[in-house]
Amino acid sequence: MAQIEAIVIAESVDCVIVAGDVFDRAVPPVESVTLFNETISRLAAQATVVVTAGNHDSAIRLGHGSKLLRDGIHIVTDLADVGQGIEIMTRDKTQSLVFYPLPYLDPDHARFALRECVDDEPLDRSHQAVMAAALQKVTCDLRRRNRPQSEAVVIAHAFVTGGVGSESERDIAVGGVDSVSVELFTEFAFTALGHLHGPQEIGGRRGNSHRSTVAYSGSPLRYSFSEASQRKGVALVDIDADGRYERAFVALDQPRAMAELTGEIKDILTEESISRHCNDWVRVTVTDPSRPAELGQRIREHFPHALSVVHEPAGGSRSFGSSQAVIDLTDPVEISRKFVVDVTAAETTTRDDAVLRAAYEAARHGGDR
Ligand SMILES: [Mn+2]
Repeated sequence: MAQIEAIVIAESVDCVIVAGDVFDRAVPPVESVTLFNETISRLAAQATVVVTAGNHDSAIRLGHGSKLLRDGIHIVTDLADVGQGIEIMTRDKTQSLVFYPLPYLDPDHARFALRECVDDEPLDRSHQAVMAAALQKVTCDLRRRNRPQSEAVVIAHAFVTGGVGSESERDIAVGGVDSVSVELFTEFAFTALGHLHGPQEIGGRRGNSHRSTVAYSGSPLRYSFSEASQRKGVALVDIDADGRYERAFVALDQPRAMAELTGEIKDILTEESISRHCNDWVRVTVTDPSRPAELGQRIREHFPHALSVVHEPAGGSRSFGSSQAVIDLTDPVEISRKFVVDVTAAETTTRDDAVLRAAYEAARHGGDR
């Protein structure tokens, strides 16, 4: 957040856009809410700040207090605000653009909320239909202001066709379709998109622009191992009075590198591998035939920032397979015995069997004692 504030100051940014998601759950932890509030007020000292709710955000929680905020902070979570433009002047007061923040449009809700009249049929149950209706409201507002679409910036939270996802975005498919076509956005000066974590522009050129005017900045941090190789940063967009447009990517330093280590434990715990990755966030997959003793502890001793340690024997031939059903008649002790065989790659001894039997019976009768 401090790096972003420094960029805003260094580049004399007029407007900071956060296109959702702000939080990764409907009820975020207090630390996250505090960080968000502090960051927004620091940024607002430098620039106008426009924030929209994503599909992970609870509109009510994110919007809480937005009416009390001071000028220069716009937190848009309510479908009733769709189509209400916010005119933002440059610092030198020579130029302005009209910003249209659209919160995440859940088709099941927006198809009723965004129809023209309450008596009308609801819109089609699709992202495409509700986004088109929202942009219709944007176009009407521009007409009232007598401004062309090329002087408007749209902020949307959606999966726009052509985007590449990762493991971190929650699926938003409705009726099997999760996307909106880029053609809806191509006439605007710029469309700032949220939802996908990888920075990317989506095809679609406008007029004399040689670059697409529809783009995801991506998330400022990596949220899963599938993002390990993504660049992380912010998009710096410059639009001049003639509608000429430039976009640059400004990288943000990440707290740690990320790595995936796969192999037998002796190959993972080598001096070279440890010295190279001991400060990284790592996902470790150990492939020894049997589960090494104290696996998690041994890995974390050398890789204190390991986020995931799993045992997946190479070949996996001893796995039970998904087709072997556990039925009522299966002896629970036999299931336990097979589990021990699976993770140790050795048959159980008579003593092991006795221990399992005693443990099971103690657990079963535990309630009676
Ligand atoms: Mn999202």
